[in-house]
Amino acid sequence: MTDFAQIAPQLEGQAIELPSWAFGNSGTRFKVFGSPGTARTVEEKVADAATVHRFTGLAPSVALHIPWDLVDDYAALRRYAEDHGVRLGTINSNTFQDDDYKLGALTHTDAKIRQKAIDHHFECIDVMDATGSRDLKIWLAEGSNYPGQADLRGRQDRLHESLSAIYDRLGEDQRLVLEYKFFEPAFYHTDVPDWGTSYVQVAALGDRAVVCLDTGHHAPGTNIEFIVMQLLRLGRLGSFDFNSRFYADDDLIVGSADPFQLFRILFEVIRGGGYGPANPDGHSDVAFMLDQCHNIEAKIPGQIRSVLNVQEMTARALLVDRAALTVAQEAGDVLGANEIFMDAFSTDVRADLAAWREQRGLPANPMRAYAESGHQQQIEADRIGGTQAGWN
Ligand code: RM4
Ligand code: MN
Repeated sequence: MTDFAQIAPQLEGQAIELPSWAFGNSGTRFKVFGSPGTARTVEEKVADAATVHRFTGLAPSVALHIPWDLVDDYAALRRYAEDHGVRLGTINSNTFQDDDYKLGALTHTDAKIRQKAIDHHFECIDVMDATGSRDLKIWLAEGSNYPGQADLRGRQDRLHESLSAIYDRLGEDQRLVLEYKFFEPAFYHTDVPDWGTSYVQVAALGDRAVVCLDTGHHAPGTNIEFIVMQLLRLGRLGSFDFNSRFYADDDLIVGSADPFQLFRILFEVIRGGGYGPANPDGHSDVAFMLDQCHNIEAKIPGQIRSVLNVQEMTARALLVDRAALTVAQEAGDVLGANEIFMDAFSTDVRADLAAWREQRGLPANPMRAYAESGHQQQIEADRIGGTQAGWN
């Protein structure tokens, strides 16, 4: 059995990007609950992300969503983030809240609407140039509701053309990351429903186009770790949007619904060479990100809990004795191999991680440290007035 001291160095430099939208108010189609202290501006969202990083050492960057996080001066926002100890990360485009896109954006039959959607991505690339971001993440709400409504094949072809125009605009160090989701808001067909379609589309673009795997975007029962393995094998796993779910795209705290699934996913990331400390420029090849909403729980502690869950399951996945596992697998020792795997999953690493944090000047228990810090009371007192940020 591998022990914690052996794997501890591999925890160094782990980075999990936070979504700016996790710090705004969110909700369901039924109600968005406001909560005191919620960020009112992009700057306050960035400051909240920096707070999560200060308490955990795990979240050095924050992803932006355009136009939710529109500001006049992205270079200034970049400096603001750096002054707070974090970086601006992935830029997420948004083609799902404009009336023109009711029947599609990058796939629309009307060339003017397609061009408008492409231009939006060009603007996102301008933002990336100013923020120093590497990744342009595209999730498309496109599809149809009724059989016969749309020409499925024509839409795939138009999607390819639109994505090519966007890809060609990227700088040499930038990547296009295409996210898939099997349904919602379209209920009959979705244009990028699965990893295979995303893979086919990005493979047709070039090496700097990769797939984003959002853990909430599959049918129940899907073996997600198999997809992780395959995308890594193909060299096209670009990033994760981590969250967890009981039913559909629930966007709950990662690792809360099914910690064992998170463990299995992280094991395949490690096995496939997708886990590693950040490169000198602060980026990992497979970017770990959260894509979550905190509808009823407090947002900063919700994000602290999330990054800790990812770290804890990473540590347990690193504990798998892979040499012994290979021996058992090759010997056909079904139960022996399974036991090696389960031994790692069943190992409680919380005390070791607490000590590991203390050695690095971080609080042993970041959740408790945040609760006792008075920070929450402070932001609740300070952030009075204005409109709380949220989905808009
Ligand atoms: C989508 C998708 C995207 C996220 C938006 C807010 O379902 O997961 O990644 O940016 O929601
Ligand atoms: Mn997502």
